[in-house]
Amino acid sequence: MSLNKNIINKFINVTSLAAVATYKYIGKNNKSNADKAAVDVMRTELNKINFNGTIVIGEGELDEAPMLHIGEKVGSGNGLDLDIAVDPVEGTNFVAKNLNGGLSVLALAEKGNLFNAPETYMNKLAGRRNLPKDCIDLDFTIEKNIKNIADHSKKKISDITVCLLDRLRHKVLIEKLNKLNVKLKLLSDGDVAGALLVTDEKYDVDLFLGIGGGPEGVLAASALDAYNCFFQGRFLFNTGEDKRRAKLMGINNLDKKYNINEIVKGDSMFFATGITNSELVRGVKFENNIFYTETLVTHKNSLTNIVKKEIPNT
Ligand code: VTB
Repeated sequence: MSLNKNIINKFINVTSLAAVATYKYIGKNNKSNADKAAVDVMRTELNKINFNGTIVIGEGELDEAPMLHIGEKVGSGNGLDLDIAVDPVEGTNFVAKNLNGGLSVLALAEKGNLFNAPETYMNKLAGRRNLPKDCIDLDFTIEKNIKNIADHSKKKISDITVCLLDRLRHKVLIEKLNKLNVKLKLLSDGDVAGALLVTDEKYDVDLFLGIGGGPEGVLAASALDAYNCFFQGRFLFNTGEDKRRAKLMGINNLDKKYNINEIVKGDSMFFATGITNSELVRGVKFENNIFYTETLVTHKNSLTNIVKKEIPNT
């Protein structure tokens, strides 16, 4: 079944207004104020929409997040049953420090169709549209993945760009990539946006990979699915507590590699409004008492689009 595209405008409002609420905290060096402003508005706006929603990815569990916690019901309670994944401020560092890359993000699918990701890391692999089967795989060596991408795209390995978070945990991986002589694009944060750079040649990223947040992996997967891009993820459970929570969430095989259609089933929608500027969308602008926003919207069954909005300051 597909989602009715008439609901798109309502959800664009949610991330746009969350981004606008965060505007006054840009560059104020306070990540939690920025996050709280976005969370409050997202929740208020979600509750204005006529649907029966459940947060499957949010700000954590009830004990650690008073609002938009996993399992929380949102919406009017009537109408479509939807699962909602949110990252009210993806890249709180970017917003607090007034750097490019801050986004307000939401994904939705029909109930049961969005993976209920635990708050743990995920090893990810994302590639361009319509890659042939077995071109890349999380279980291949990095050398094999790069060679296959180079062969497929008819490029020299030295012209292949690989994007990943700049983290100590990637030291060995980065050394291997340096040895292969690929071009790196190292992100200080923000791997939802990083993964989405494979969606269009204009971003010049051939492959996105490495370890980032699991919930962010599910959000990225919903957009990548709409573009017909490749995505695989494998959760990493480092502590006993992580493993216990995973079991509680119904994950029995802790080493399972998830393909994109096991993470996002059927139709889905994804919304990412710029808080600060980025390669994907412009950040919030405020002029003559009007907020201008840009939202990247993907709907698997209808469109991918940048939607601009003007929101008067009230
Ligand atoms: C990851 C990444 C996010 O924060 O969760 C990262 O997926 C935190 O990772 O996109 P570390 O624990 O290594 O700092 C982001 O970069 C931004 O929320």
